[in-house]
Amino acid sequence: MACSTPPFLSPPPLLFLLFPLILFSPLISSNPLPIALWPMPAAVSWPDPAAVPLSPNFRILLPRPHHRHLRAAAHRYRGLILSERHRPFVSPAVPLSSVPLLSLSLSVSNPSAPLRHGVSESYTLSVNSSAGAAVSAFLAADTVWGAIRGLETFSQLAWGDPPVVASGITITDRPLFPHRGLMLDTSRNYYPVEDLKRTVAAMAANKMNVFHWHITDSHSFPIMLPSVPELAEKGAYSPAMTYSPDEVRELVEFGLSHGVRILPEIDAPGHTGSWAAAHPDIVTCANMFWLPNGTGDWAGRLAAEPGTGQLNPLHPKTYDLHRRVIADVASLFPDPFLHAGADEVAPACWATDPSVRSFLAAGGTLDNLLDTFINSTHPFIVSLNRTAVYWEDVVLGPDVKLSSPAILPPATAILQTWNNGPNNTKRIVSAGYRAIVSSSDFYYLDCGHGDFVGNDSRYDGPAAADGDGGSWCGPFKTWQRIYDYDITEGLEGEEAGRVMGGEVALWSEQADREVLDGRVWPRAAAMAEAMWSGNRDEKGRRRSAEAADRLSEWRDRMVGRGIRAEPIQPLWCRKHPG
Ligand code: CP6
Repeated sequence: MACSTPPFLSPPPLLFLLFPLILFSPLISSNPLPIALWPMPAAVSWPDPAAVPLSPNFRILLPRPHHRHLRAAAHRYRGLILSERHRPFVSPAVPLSSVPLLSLSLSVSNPSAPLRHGVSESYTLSVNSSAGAAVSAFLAADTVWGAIRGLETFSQLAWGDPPVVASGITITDRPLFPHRGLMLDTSRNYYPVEDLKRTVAAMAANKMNVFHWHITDSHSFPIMLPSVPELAEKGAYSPAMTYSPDEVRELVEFGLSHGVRILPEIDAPGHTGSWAAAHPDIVTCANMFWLPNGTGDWAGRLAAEPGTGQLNPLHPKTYDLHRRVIADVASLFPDPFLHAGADEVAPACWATDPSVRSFLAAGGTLDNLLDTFINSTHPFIVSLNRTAVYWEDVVLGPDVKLSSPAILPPATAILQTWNNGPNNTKRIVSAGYRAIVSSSDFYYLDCGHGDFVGNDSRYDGPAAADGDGGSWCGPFKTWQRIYDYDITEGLEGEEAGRVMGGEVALWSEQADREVLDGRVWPRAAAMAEAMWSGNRDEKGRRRSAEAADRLSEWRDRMVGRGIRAEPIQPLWCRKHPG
């Protein structure tokens, strides 16, 4: 195994004759910058790399009037930069001047722009060279959110003990994709808010901007909603394993000061087994491990659960309850997007219900049942000024799907793809929908941990014969696989323009706070760079070889900031690059 160098770069013996040529060939170009930035900005100009000491009195000068979230971010970054002790593995060989950097001046041209999908995140950052008597740094952005991205980049220009800062450098930067997310499932296993915050902070460090919070599922209902407290009271794992409204507001505020939107998901009508603890009358197949319809189908087949549970679209109480849930969620989460789930509606689960069976006997279809559910719930979500995000299944199947996509207008619905990446992305955008890509073949961080059912005798039935115990999605997704995935592959023009971006996802059947950091980082950082500035160099060549050592360096910096990210290679590789 040749470190992180892809096989085509490891020279076959004959090529050793050409060694001097290869050495100077741009193909083996190592990091063009003496310091590691992550994600790599869109454009860096650093003609004469140099550094200046950071003054112990270093200040960040904010534009007036002060903006609450920018002020919080500036305060945080000042502390981070002044306490910076990151020692790069390969010490940057740049001349150090004695003139210290005293301040970073911020300017924001449109400070009232709210944090929303598509808001400008561009910025220009410069640290002048120390030719004169003083060194100053400037950060100009359209919005507060762009300024927060620029502060992060500035923090990455600092290293050493005592800290020094890169000088004579100008960076002009903006994201390639507006949606750069991480999905975390807090239903299968619970995560304390502290861990969610650490994750959001790590996302901001990677210039990611959407924390997609898959709050509820069949296993537990961990959010305390004021109008429907019984759902968490009965459906959470324990009273301690819940998120209070105050904790939610705290996380939303924390997200804002990091430029990260918190996008809540309440999954329905499938994946609602946990709702049955309080409302058994409206949930079909809850607590039915095996479905009694002779199909051999397993209610718990989706994710080792006591019965996946699906809201009964024929029961009027379903809508009363769902509305109260959605209204509470909309009042707790200000983001204009709300994720409404609608993945993996299992035909056999609905078919266990007598009212559903009569509906089917009278000529209705399971697709019609989904029509009924979405026809009632989608307009309500829209009435709360929300754009709804759904998993692709609602339109594409493969199981229960809308009988006509016209029920979900592309103006108010976004589809998140997770099966069969390139193909399904194409199907979504060619139907006029905007797409968020989280293909399980590339972006599922939980994959590769095997079959979590094991030898549990409760699962000892026909569906267990294939050893499929749930979220088995093939091998572990390496950072290179994530990095190299082109989410707009095969798309052009308008269709490519409907791809909003990507989300890596951590389903939590086999994850909790103890393993969170290592399972997410630095692989999520690989997607973050691909979404921010792409996975290719200026000449259009894949840059994962160059990225390897830079990502290792970035991983070390994240560890220094309290994120327990995994190493991606042995130190030996970094000592013997190429
Ligand atoms: N839970 C929910 C899951 C999954 C999905 N939705 C899932 C399915 C297949 C794999 C991994 C996760 N566990 N609610 C699919 C969107 Cl391989």
